[in-house]
Amino acid sequence: MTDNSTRTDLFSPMEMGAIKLANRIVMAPVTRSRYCEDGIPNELHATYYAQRASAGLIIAEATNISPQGRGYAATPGIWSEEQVAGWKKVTDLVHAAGGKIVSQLWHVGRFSSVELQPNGEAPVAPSAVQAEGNTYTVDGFVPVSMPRALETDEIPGIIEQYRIAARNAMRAGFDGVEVHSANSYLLDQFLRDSTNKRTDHYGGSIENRARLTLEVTAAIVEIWGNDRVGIRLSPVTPDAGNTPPDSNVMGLYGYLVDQLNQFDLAYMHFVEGATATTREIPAGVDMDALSARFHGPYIGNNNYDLEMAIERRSEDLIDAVAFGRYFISNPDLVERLRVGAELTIAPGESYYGGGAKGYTDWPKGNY
Ligand code: 8OZ
Repeated sequence: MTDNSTRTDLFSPMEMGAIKLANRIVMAPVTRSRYCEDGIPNELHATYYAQRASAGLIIAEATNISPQGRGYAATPGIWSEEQVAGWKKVTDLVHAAGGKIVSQLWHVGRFSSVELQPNGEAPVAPSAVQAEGNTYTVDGFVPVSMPRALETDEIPGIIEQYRIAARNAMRAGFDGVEVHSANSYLLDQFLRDSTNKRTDHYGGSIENRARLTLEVTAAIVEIWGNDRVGIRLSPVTPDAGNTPPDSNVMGLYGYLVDQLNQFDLAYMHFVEGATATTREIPAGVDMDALSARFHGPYIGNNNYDLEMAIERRSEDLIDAVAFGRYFISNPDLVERLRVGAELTIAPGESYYGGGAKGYTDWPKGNY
């Protein structure tokens, strides 16, 4: 049988800040929308993640930092004691299986419905610009609502939501946290000029639009230390909400990456292209040039296969690779890739919703 570990160091240990990984193959954060009452992860979530513990690092699914930050039913949270206790079961089981797991801290901003918001209020956003598309509630799909623009004096409260969630993630036994500044959710909405029309010091110039992501990162670094904090960015994806990229992707994300270097973070993570669809990049954008500006470990993601990962690793374009969909249906993905075993492709209908079926019932491969 093949031994792909002789061809690449992707199967070898590495350090991302203070987090020691057994290999450079990361499980990307993947929303699965399995039933979790009041956003509390349960035994099913623990089983699912523990089954995937041979990943060098698991980035747990996007996790709501507050009731206001919630944009989809059946997604977990990390603001209540019960949620912290639920996540503790997850992290304990992952650690017992020899894995490492970080929490991805998520505020959806405008991509929500009044039906999901506390007291039926409008979702909050940098500006009152409505997204396209639907989200799901317990009663099915509904269009996302018109958001209201945050007042400048509400921003410290948003940062405080991240702070509380970061502290909770520590109490829940995670190995670190990832700032979700991607996929057109709140922080990305502040970054892009298509969604940020503000005239205060959180809008206008690139420096101003990057301010919230940097302030949130600083607040979280204060709690965790720089070496257990990572960040995910998606400079060009239209998801969620068919959000146009910034008019100056290279300028905006170049500035942001340069500023992030000051923190000496555990890692940075890009969605290279449109999330879960294409690796095509708009004209004038050079994703590899942007990631190369980052001084720490860089995780590549989006539609990789092993050959692409080996090639891009050999060219030193990535330090690690994250797979999302392959981890859904191949709990032992690292071992299968190592020996060149066949990979199972999950049908789209098992991605979201439901229970154990299509979630924890994927067998290990024969090898
Ligand atoms: C798919 C469905 C719902 C949310 C993201 C957290 O794209 C998500 C997400 C993905 O970052």
